Amino acid sequence: MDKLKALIFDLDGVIVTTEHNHFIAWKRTAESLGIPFEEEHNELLKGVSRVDSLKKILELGSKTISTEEFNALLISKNEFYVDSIQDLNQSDLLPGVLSLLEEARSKGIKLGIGSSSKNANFILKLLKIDHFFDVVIDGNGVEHPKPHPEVFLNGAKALSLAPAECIVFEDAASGITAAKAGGFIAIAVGNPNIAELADTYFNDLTEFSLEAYA
Ligand code: B16
Ligand code: MG
Repeated sequence: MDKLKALIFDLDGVIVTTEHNHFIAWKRTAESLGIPFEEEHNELLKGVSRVDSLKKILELGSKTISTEEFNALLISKNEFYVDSIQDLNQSDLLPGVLSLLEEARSKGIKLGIGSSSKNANFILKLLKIDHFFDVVIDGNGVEHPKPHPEVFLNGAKALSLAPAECIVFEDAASGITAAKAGGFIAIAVGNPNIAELADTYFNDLTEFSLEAYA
């Protein structure tokens, strides 16, 4: 790769684990439609935007609903989800996150978030790590959700960097696919099922060393 200038992090599953909260909220939504929804179904939704997640749930149950009902379900799912993460705090950061942010900052490496979540800024504030990031691209700032590379390309552009100067950390197949399609170095974290899609795999961020990319 070119000289490393930035680290771009996915949020859910890399910085913090809120996937269980998404699961509980989607399970409630799916079951209100009579669609059974278990953890294995939730795997299909990791890194997937809110709208596309509900579409996938409807496909799962071979159901069609009106636009009004669709939009109402998006709102109620999000209200339930946001309510369930109110107590999130810095102790919920995944292993190695805080020390990597601090080390990268001290070395002048730029930091970014590339998340499908429209709640990304809210979550970063709850975790009290929002001040670390030079750029936050989230589900509000993209036209094409992951696996399209737009979220990461917008991040690199905002940092005035080329993709080859940035590492992307991801826990979802859609995110690794997006990063590779954009020309980034893609590191998979915490999800061995996607290791082969990525350039490198780590169980968590304590295994990543900035020195190796200096
Ligand atoms: P929201 P990431 C993704 O975040 C989650 O992995 C996915 O489960 C969720 O549906 C999506 O954000 C949208 O989230 O409903 O909060 O806008 O992994 O891309 O940071
Ligand atoms: Mg994720």
